[in-house]
Amino acid sequence: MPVLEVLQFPDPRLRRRAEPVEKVTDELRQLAADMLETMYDEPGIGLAAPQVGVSLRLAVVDTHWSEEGAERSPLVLVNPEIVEREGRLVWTEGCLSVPDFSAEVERAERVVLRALDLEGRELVEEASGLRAVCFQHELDHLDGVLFIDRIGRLKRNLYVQKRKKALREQGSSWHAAGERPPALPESRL
Ligand code: K1U
Ligand code: ZN
Repeated sequence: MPVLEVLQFPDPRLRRRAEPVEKVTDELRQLAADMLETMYDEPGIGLAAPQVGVSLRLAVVDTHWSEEGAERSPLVLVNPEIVEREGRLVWTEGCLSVPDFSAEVERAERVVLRALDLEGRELVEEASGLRAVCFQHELDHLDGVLFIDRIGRLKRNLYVQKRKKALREQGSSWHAAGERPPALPESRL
């Protein structure tokens, strides 16, 4: 199973709203398997299809596998939606698409998520703490939102300048389209 390339900020493909999955096919199952392989390889605790250049509402999550003695427990989410949110918490997040940066983000403390699995069956997951944060982070990717869009403007601008400098030093180009976050829906601010 191939490990996929993870797109990095400011790639404009990270800023698109992903399309719903119409049908669970073998091709989609293969993509989910490749995304899991990529997530474990990076390593990460989640990965959304837009991060590997596929504009579909598909994400994979395994929030426990890196703990000592824990087994892999992968979860594949097709067309996930958060149907309940409760409480607030602040978590220090990182992102496989936002290199060399982490910051505190305010999120709902507990969520209920509804999605389809790879058999096309409905899945309902209740989560709190890190798992709830991870669900919210991955669903943001499906809407073209990055965690740096949810931090203070000063911190965000400092990161953008640092990233621009790093890309200049690497000889890579800067995509202005990736710098502008999409508007956050009012209920999700
Ligand atoms: O979507 C992504 O970019 C993956 C991201 C998910 C995430 C991290 C932290 C809070 C919310 C969501 C990551 O997995 S970053 C790497 C990471 O957190 C980690 C990696 C190895 C072991 C434990 C955590
Ligand atoms: Zn991310």
